[in-house]
Amino acid sequence: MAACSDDATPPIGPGTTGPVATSPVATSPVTTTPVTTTPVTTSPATTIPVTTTPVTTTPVTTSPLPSLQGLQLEVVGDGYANPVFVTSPPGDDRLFVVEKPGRIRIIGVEAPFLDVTALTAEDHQEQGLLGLAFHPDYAANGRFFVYYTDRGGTSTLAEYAVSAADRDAADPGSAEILLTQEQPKGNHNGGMLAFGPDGRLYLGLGDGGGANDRYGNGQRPDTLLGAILRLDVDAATPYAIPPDNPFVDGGGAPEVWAYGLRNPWRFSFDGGLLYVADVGQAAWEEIDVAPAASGGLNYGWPIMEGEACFQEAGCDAAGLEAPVIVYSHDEGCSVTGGYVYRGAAIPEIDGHYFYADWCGGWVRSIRYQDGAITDASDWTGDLGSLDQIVSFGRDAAGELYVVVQGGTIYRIVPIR
Ligand SMILES: [Ca+2]
Repeated sequence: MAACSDDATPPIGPGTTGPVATSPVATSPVTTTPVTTTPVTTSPATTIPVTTTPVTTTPVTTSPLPSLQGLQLEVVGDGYANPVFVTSPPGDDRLFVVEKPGRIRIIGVEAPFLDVTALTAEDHQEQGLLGLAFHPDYAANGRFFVYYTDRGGTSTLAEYAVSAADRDAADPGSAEILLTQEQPKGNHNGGMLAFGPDGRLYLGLGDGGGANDRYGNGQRPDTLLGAILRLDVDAATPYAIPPDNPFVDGGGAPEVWAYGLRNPWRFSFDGGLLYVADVGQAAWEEIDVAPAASGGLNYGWPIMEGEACFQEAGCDAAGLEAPVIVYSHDEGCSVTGGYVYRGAAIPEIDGHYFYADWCGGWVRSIRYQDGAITDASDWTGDLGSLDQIVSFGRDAAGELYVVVQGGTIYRIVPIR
């Protein structure tokens, strides 16, 4: 997704057909196969007979789950147009897919939840609708936030509300633009939007694009570019600056929470930690883990790329936040940050942070505890090699999803 040059060829997605709700693969012999409710546009709508497998009673054992044999991917949706994210509102069992051309779709629902294709453009493959976050109190207030590049390429953070009449549709008339930031080039737009454990809204923005941080934004906390922003969307309209943001008293833009980032395409929170996957230029990809409550951290770009001096040899790394994972472009080209697994289906991987690479095709995980990495795993043997893993997603129950830009949404499920 967050490719390194301005010349990258836009990926070709299916784009022309509507999303298809795909029946999950039954992993238990007592499960009744769910019936697809959304008609498939390319074939006659048919009713699939429900075949019920006789229930067999299994003896009660002391272990609640059979032993884990491995992980696999279960298709939960297919045929999406350049999907770049999937998420759920808190406590909600629906899955919302973000399509880069400008639509948000609920898996299993025919009509789009929101369509902002008229507001955005994809002149560059890194442009479009890139982020979505539901307010922590979405069930009560129906507020959600989107991040897109507008038709002029300008980064735009906007708020919408769900329709009063239809929970599966947004109210396009509710749109309110909270923040805009001009982008000198089409790439490095960041794109992650997420609420932290503190209830603040975080937005990642890239360094403005081009290459080599040519506009000099990485080490400038007084610009919103090359940074993660932190906003209070409850205390004021359009937003308030949290009083504990690091630059409220000067030294930087008041919205800036962290800086020194090249293109923080995806980041996530887990408990008191913030995991940031910052896309590298030509040599190194990196993942940073820092206390979520630590404001003003400098992640080093472009002084460093990963653990390597970038602008000049023998650089001074003092004061820079060092990555906890780096890998070279021998293994990939653009890191796709994911999530720490906290779901119920696979307790064996509780606490494992999953990540991938857009061209490497692999999914890996680590556990990060007390500053150390344990349990580093490569899941290619289980999950196979996938084209263009553009994002992960997490549902309200904490289960993890893999988004492939060609159009497929997968859930990570156990083999038992
Ligand atoms: Ca860095």
